[in-house]
Amino acid sequence: FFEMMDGFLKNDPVSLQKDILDHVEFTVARSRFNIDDFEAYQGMAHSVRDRLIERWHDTQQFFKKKDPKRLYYLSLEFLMGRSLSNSIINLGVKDQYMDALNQLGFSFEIVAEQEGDAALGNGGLARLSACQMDSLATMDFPAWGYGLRYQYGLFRQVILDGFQHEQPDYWLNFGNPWEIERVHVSYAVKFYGTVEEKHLNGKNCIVWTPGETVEAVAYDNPIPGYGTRNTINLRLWAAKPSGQYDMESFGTGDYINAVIDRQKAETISSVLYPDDRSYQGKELRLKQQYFFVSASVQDIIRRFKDSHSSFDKFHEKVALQLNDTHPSLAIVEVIRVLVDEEHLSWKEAWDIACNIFSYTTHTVVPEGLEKIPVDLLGSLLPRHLQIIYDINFSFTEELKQRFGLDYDRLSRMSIVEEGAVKNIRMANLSIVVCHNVNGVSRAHLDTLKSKVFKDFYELWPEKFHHKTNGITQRRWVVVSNPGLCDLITKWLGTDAWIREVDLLLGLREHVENKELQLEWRTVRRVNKIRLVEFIEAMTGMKVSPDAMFDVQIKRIHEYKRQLLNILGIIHRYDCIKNMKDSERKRVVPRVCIIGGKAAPGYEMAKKIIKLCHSVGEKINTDPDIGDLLKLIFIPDYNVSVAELVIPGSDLSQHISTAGHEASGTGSMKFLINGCLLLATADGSRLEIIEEIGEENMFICGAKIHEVAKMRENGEAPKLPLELVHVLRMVRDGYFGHEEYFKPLCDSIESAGDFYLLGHDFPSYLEAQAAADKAFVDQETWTKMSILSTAGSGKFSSDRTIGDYAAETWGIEPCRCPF
Ligand code: 26Y
Repeated sequence: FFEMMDGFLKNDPVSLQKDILDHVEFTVARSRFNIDDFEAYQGMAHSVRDRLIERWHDTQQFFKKKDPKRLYYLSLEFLMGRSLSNSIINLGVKDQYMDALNQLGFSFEIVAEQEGDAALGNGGLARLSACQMDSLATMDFPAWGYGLRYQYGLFRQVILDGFQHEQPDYWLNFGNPWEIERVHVSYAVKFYGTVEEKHLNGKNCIVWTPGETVEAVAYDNPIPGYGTRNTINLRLWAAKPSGQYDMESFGTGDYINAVIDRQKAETISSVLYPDDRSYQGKELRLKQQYFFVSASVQDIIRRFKDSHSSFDKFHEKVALQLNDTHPSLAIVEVIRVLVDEEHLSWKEAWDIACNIFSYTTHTVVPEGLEKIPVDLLGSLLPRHLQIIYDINFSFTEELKQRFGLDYDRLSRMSIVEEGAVKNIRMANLSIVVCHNVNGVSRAHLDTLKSKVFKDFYELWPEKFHHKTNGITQRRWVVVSNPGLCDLITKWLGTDAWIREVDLLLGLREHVENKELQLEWRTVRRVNKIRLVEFIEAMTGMKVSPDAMFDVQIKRIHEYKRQLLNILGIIHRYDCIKNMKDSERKRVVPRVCIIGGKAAPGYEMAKKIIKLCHSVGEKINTDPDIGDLLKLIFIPDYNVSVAELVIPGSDLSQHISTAGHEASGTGSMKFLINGCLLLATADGSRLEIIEEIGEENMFICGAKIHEVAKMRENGEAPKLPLELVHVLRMVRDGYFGHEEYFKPLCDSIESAGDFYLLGHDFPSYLEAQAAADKAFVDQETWTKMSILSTAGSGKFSSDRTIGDYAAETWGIEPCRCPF
């Protein structure tokens, strides 16, 4: 059967050309004789889509036939970026498409650049879910992702006079060939209303009569695996007005207003919340969470019931993964559906929930944990609040049995937080029910055990684990760095590392080889030139590819310390200004690149962006400095920008105050691309140090335990003189806007320097000096670079997903035959 199906769509360049042209003519409805780059992209994307759909069908049918245990990955955020390049690479048809396009007179690079980014997420957590989907597909796991189809993705960052402004990202404007609308797959999601106990058919039942019903419509996004036929599904829900008409408002004769009212349902999936820091108990956010959770749970239960007549085997067939607590209402929803609608006993429903759910946390600080005001939850989801209270009652009884009447402990651990405003603590709920709680690096797990979830760890030590994050080498090397990809394949003598990343270790045995070193430098140089062109196009600035490209790209946060970087740059600038000509000759030229978005309401982060621009303007126009130092801010940082910048970077900075980064995944993308890391020993970097050795990195800053100690002792160490001097320049208006920048200086000098810039400044400068020294000796640098790539294998999401599958989800590969 599958042999018959395969080859249904032909993949030779001539067939592909015809296919692209047919799509331009019949899908896009443009003339095949006059095609621009965007239309070529659309034609090609639709042609690729057909191939994805073919494999998607085969995979889903195969899963259905085999009925393996499935994993459902629930996440409110997915940062997928572009799909075209990734799809043709994973489908194994890149060369054929390149030929087809060339023969039609198009360049693949230009066509691929026509695609916008799918940015349905904020940062690390959201890109992690995208990388993990790629690994799930590639490793043949029977998995589905579920999320929300926001109409507006993460805001576009526009810089005006150095200040960040936010613009809406209406990403669906030009159509989205990567999704399949499933008008027939839709579920009613209920909100508000009342709950009553009723006696129906001789049984006591709880009946929830909703005050509002919204329809969730499925949009399927095929996720192709690499080197396999398996293509899994990412199902995103869009909100539509419900099919159940509200007879009352339509009956009043005010037809127009009744229609307008119905249409408001769509706002639920309209916009992604752009904050990845502090949870605010907003009704719309809660509605989004429940909307997506309810539709997903209904879908999962429907699929299970298609082939099972009772719930006895539910836990053997279903695993649900919560990407942080954002989807944790799924726990309550599963219990509600099983008890109220499927009429299982509480005990049966409870056992199922405890068996199927696992939870990964991405937070290190208690303030980052979600809390939902009880009043809000009670009005929006009255039945769910009852269930949460029932769970909490049993849980606190268990606690009393175990620890006696330790009221402090009870109040810390309770799912319900008492106080002026009562809240539901979603992390506590998740820990109580989930069989497995995972941190995202080893250091993160230590923090969970000793601080954030200490009480829970004492109660259930067996629940707590970690799965160190990883990234997919398909997107982050094969797609984004084809030059390096070919070079690695050549020297390893195989491309098998694309599925078995540990093979990269084989590069170690060639590290002394001069030929490899030369080829390595050549590939990196080509990437740098591409980055130079990009910088010129974005900012109008011409920078030299001979300089060291020193990059920090990530969300702007005080704890990530872009401010430390900028203050270091001011120090470097000041040093160069005061040098004699003879000394200047020894300066290693640098192009410092910073990029990232600040949450719209995060004032300090916005000030950091402005400071970066003001300092850049001063340095970049100073004739004394010339090519010795440049500071570039890359606006509107996103996944595709990262794909271009990372392969062209020499040095990258990951300098969070130790103890604040749960894991960090950006560093892994740089590492595998052979970019050296200047980093603090935080999050997953501790494991990176183990893998590639401290001698191949530039490590600085206080260690995690030192930070803890300084904080405990309330020590505010004396600031180093270099830092005081640099801060004085900012305060004195050397870069203008002294009033606006004052809070930045105050945060270090008078507000206790919580992020310890003062403490870490000298060692940061030392690490920078060490990087300069290493860069002068290009041979040494190249070896360090090769060893970085060679040692990066542990940080593939394939390893992470393999560990989750075996240790947390209990799922097995289910490979669709070719
Ligand atoms: C509740 C809402 C305000 C919220 C929304 C998004 C809270 C947090 C987030 C996102 C958090 C996040 O991205 N965390 C990062 O997750 C990465 C993947 O595990 C880690 O590598 C990184 O250290 C962590 O900051």
